[in-house]
Amino acid sequence: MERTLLIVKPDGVKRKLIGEVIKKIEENGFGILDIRFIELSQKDAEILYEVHQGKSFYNDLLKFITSGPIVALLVEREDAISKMREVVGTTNPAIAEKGTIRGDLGGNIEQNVVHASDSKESAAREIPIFFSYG
Ligand code: 3AN
Repeated sequence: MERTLLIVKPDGVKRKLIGEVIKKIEENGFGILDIRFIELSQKDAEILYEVHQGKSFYNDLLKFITSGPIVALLVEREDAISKMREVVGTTNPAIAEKGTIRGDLGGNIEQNVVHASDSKESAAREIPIFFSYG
């Protein structure tokens, strides 16, 4: 079994999509190990988006992820990291496939409902921001 991190971002919380997101991940065989409803500090947001430092959208990204409460979920299943990326869909909801979270729940390239760890390295960096076990 592998673990990964899924975040319902501030737009998803505001749009009352927490239940829809959880339904999709449960339907796809993920077990929920832990869940937190929190506001992310600036420092933790910088750790979360470390790989995007220097990109044109970096500052907007930090501003957005710290703009309201988020829901962090620690989940597990076989091949959790790659499977979750499939369930989430591609970054831009306008072109995300139907059936995926972003394809079905919409938004735009910045406000795209969820974040999911994209590699083992990202999961190892991101999970401890929210949960005290990996
Ligand atoms: P994903 O969330 O699918 O892993 P990444 O890692 O490429 O996508 O980007 C992280 C976040 O940065 C995205 N969820 C999105 O909110 C934002 N982002 C990515 N590309 C752009 C862009 N071209 N313009 C604005 N925001 C972007």
